[in-house]
Amino acid sequence: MSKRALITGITGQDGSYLAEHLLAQGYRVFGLTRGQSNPRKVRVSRLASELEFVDGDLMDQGSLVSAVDSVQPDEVYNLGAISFVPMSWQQAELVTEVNAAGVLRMLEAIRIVSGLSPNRAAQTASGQIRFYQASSSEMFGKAAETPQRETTLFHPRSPYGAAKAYGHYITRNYRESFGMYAVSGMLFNHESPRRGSEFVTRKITLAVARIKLGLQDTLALGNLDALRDWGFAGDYVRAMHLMLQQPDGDDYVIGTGEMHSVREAVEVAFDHVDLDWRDHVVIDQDLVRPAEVEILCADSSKAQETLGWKPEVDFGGLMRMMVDSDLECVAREEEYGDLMAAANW
Ligand code: NDP
Ligand code: GDR
Repeated sequence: MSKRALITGITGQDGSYLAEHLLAQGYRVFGLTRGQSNPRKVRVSRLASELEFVDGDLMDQGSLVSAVDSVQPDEVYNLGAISFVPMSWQQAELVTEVNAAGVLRMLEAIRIVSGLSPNRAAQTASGQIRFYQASSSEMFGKAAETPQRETTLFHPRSPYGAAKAYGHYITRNYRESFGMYAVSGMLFNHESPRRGSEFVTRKITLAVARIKLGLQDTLALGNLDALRDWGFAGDYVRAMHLMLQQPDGDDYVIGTGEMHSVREAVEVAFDHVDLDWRDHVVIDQDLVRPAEVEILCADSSKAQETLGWKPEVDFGGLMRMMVDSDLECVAREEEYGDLMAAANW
């Protein structure tokens, strides 16, 4: 019989790649969607005939209990979150509700449906609902060591990072308190042609495409010196799945082990279409963050050894893939009059 997976955040970048990956593995895939008419469902419209949707919201405990009870999943992937870091300074409480308390609510839903309690903890992994939490390298923040690994101390620099740290700890706590099969995937930045246009890589590749096609002239950015470990989302969802196929739940860092600056991302993208970035990029101080994460680089040797996982797309290949996709997407945007409809989903 097919395994059943419930994915929160199905309308996001990772949700769409993970759904494709699990469907290809023969899973029945259920996506949690919120709102009475979610416009972002278009992002998984290509999979609509294979996906099944359930209503629910990470802000609403009862809806999560109902979703888990009705789907009876073997695996739950909690990808739902407000994922844009700057928003967490503007709406800190909301971000904490979704990204921190939302994790607790989903763990509680699984605990309740599974009948676990302090006196009735699970003794073995078999037959349990397996839980994946989308943790983030933002938890490391101003880290005391580089590269960062599972044991590196957290020093979050934003309400987003602090909320993700709570999600990480509560996931571990439910593993230890109730014997739950609960995994925290500590993922570093990962991008793709499906990345939201507010994130820096996609902001750059969309602008490069528009500038190349004569539709825009300048690109305003904040801190060009920030260093990130950027990988490809398609590679990272494979790691999520592998983490839930191990004998026990654990924590894993996922990244490429290479870091590049925002400036390098700009250079690679503009070079790809034979443009000089210095002619187009301007610095806008309003885009500089109140507390920046200057440097992130993953040591994912545990995942490589335990899961046998390694990334296949490198930084240059990723940026060029996104520029090529956006050249097509922007051309279509002119035709459709709407970026969402024109995107390569
Ligand atoms: P996206 O921003 O693309 O997607 C976020 C998803 O969360 C959307 O489907 C959104 O649905 C959903 N969501 C937002 N609020 C709620 C809510 N109240 N209840 C249920 N769902 C909600 O993020 P990514 O796909 O890039 O990231 C997936 C996860 O991984 C996130 O948790 C993110 O924080 C984390 N992460 C991402 C990294 C990255 O580099 N991409 C790195 C490390 C961690 P809707 O359409 O309803 O708004
Ligand atoms: P990040 O991604 O905050 O690392 O979080 P983002 O792409 O937003 O920023 C990366 C770096 O680029 C610098 N930067 C800019 N960023 C944006 N968005 N826009 C700009 O104009 C700009 N100019 C410079 C930023 O200051 C930062 O240093 C992502 C999200 O996916 C999180 O959900 C996830 O948890 C982490 O990655 C790991």
